[in-house]
Amino acid sequence: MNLLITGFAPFGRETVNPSYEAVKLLPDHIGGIKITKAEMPVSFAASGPALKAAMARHRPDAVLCVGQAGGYSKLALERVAINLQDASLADNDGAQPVDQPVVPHGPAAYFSTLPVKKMAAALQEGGIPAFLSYSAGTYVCNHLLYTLLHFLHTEAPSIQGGFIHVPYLPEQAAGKTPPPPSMELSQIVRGLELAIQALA
Ligand code: PCA
Repeated sequence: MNLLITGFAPFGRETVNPSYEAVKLLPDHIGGIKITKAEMPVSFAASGPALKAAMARHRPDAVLCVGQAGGYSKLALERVAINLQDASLADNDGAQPVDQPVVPHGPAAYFSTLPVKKMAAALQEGGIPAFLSYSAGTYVCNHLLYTLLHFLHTEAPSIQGGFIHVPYLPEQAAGKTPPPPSMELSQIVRGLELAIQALA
């Protein structure tokens, strides 16, 4: 099995994004799964094309996108993407869509096609705090998950796709008052490894 795993670039006031920091530290193989990694831009316009280009290059059997969810204390296994872009912050290209669909006339939502319950159970058994999430928000992460699931549904139904949100790193939380929850990078990496093992 070939897995494409992506993380995002830093955005907002942050200088790191724990998602790509963790993705970078993953090994190239986990069990029988070959891992390829790519960094996605925090851009409504550019993230979908970047993901499709990485998929065309690496021809994965499954795609797992990872993003930062500031304020979360656990890894969030996203179950749903909704057809809505409603940004409270401009993206890294300065775009801030409000009340716009991801895909005009597309379905209201898509479900992740990864085995999210099995993945959540694997994380909990491995001692990494995780939960099933029913909203990936309305910013670039939800946009990318919706774009991925729409593409898989319409053009590549044999490929599985999904998304995990991860907390801030302790160094990100330390600069904020009061400090929000955070998770050590090594724990985030371990959580991703356990989630990937559950795919095999
Ligand atoms: N988190 C943002 C976009 C990029 C990222 O890492 C989000 O949750 O939409």
